[in-house]
Amino acid sequence: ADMAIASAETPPVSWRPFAEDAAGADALRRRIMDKLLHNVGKPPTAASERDWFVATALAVRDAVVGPWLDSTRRAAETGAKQVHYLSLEFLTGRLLSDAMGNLGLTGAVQEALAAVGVDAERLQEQEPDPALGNGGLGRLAACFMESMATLGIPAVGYGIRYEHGLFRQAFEDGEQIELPDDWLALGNPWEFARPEVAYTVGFGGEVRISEDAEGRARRVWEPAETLSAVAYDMPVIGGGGRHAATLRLWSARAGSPLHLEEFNRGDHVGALRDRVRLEAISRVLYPGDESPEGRELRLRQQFFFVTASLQDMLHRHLGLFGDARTLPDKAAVQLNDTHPALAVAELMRLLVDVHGMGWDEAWRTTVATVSYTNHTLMPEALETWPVPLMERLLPRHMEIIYRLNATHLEQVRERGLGDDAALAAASLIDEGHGRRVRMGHLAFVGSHAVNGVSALHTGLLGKTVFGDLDAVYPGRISNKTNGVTFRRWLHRANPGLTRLLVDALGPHVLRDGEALAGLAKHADDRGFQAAFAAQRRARKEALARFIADRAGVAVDPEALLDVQVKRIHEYKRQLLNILHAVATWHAVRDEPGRDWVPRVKLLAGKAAPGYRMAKHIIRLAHDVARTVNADPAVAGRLKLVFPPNYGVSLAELIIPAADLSEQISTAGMEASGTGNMKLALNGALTIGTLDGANVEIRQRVGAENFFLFGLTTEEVEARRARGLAAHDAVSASPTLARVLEDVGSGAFSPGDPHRYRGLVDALVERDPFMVAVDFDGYCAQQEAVDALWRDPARWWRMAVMNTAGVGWFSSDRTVAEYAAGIWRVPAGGA
Ligand code: B1H
Repeated sequence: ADMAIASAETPPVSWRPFAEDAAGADALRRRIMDKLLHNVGKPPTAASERDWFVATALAVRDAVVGPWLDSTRRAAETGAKQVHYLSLEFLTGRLLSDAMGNLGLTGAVQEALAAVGVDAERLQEQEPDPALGNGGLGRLAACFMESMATLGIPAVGYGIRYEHGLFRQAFEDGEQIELPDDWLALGNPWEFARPEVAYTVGFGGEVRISEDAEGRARRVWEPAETLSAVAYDMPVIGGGGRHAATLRLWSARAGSPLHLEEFNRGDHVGALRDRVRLEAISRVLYPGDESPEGRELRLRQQFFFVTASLQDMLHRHLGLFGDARTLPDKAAVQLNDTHPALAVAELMRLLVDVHGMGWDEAWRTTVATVSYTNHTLMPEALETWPVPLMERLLPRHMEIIYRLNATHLEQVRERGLGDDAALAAASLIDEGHGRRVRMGHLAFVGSHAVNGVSALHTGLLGKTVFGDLDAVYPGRISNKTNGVTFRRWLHRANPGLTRLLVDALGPHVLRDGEALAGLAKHADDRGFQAAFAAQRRARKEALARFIADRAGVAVDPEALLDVQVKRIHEYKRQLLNILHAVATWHAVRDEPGRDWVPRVKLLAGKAAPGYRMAKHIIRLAHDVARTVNADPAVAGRLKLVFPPNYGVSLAELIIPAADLSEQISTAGMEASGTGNMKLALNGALTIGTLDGANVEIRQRVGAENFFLFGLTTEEVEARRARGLAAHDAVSASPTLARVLEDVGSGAFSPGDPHRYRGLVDALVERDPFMVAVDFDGYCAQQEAVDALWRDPARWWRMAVMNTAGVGWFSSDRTVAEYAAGIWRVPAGGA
């Protein structure tokens, strides 16, 4: 009853309320007016820009509802298999332009708003950017939802409706400060509250043994406390507007709103205490990105959204098909990293304890339903939970995990891998660090398919973290190289370039990313190059206006725009980029008369609040920027800018403007990267290492169109084995030695000369990310970049070849691979 499963009497929903013509625009105008009056409750004379935004979003939403209800109904009627994508993060970005674009209504909305004197571009700025994710992992989930909708794959994305998404970043004297994000403060026009769709979530308590009707012993979890997970739905409309998927986000609601007795006694705060504590579960997004914080609230969040999602899935399944045993034929559960790995134990509990299925059959059902994507090999990011915490919060799940582990370890022995070391390595419990549950192992053992997110990453997965499990369960691991939705990251973010591509290749390039390959034949055409360059120039001018406004720095749109945008992390090596800025500064000061290629280095990204080194690197970037940007000897030929609060919306502004894409992580550490794909798609050239998806990007755009440097994964491994001190690399590079001397002695922090002493010492004594070793190779490639910039015909040829080469990195392709190889669902498109 909860899923809008329509009966035969459901009235037909008007599919396309607004045509893509003048009549459509007029109908839209009237609908927007109606929403303004009757939903926002204001006349046009009193309406703010925000009011117009809400009215417009509601009007456009009306056009989403038809395909959405239709998709939902069709899936139920045909009994199609549905994908359940479990993710603690969905970094959707703003949704209005997405909906307009996918429905083909962008022009009609512009026209409708123009008729009432409202500028559609400015209005879109009113939409808060939902920051319900940290970075690439959350954005990938959003791209996948949109691609599943486009391909007509019945899909629900399950997550948490965080009241506060990732913090808003500001800088004070060059230091990051974190401000709360309040994206819901003014309401969310896209969501449909479903207060009637609620499931009970328990914590703590104990496991009792009782008898069922036939006198069999059954284990029953009796939680000490319970709360409800309440659904909020957002439709995700696919490209072409024919299908829509559902994003179902759970919000925590305490059973009783307040203790009335306490309240009446005058203890107004105490009366609310339990409620505040329980409802904290959906209050804030965990801001750690790959940092090791084991917090009880985080575990509560994980179980909260896992149990609600699985209960919801089983409720729908049993309502439609009546038999839990057919679950794997009708439902796929995809775990986005280990954050939802409790699903393995929870699905077992629901099937065995609640639905009375036998243990072995429940296990076959679980494994056949569940699959798992790994996104990182970083040891500190491999999630584990202390056994005592699990026993206290989720006692029944801990029992289930023990029993699964016993069977699992038997299999390990059967495979002849029974020595103590092999058993310890394969166990679901890590006994070495005070007994912890290994969530990656749990997800692996409970899944029929496990995938990495780039070819390199998947290869390493099978050799490192899951080497032992791969031997026990051969064939489970496969690669699914990430992709991005071209509709957001090219068509919407870069409409000028998109028009050019359509002119050159025809409109089918909007539907088929691989058709971009046809651009190769235009790569040497000077006229085409000029048109390509003109689009870049326009985006750079727009970005320059933004930077002047937000960061107070004037940047020249004529200059080479060198971009590194991503979370701040040591392995991503923003430090290498900053040290190159210092080296360039030295070079320019040494020879101010040379015709240096003017370059703007743009860095953007957030550091996890507790990650001290990452914050220190942000501060160094600001200190260097202050010095370099103000140096009259440099005369504007090198600028460093760090606009605050990087997120999806800022990415949409920066990526189309970028000339150079920095993908410079230590080889073996970046699982894939997706910004690398977005930048190359928009024609930026990559300077990068053989890491993550860079490897495949380089293969596809051609090695001659990619600036490669740095140690390989094997070389990193070999060097690590020899020790981490970087004295050799520093003494071999006078350039680096001089850079480190300046940074370490306070040249960029004269008021606090020791500020970066520790950072420099660490880099020389212990350089785990190989910044020093890769420095000279990086600088050499940067010089090659400058040389190429002086030769526009070659530069733009390479830029065009990049756009031409990356059509394969569409999330439509990635999702189709999951559909065929893991979920076994048809992906037609239609
Ligand atoms: C990625 C994370 C991640 N990998 C823990 N792992 C988090 C881990 O809040 N946490 O605890 C949050 C995020 N994120 C990224 O996933 C990889 O680093 C990228 O290389 C990859 O492109 C992306 C999508 O696969």
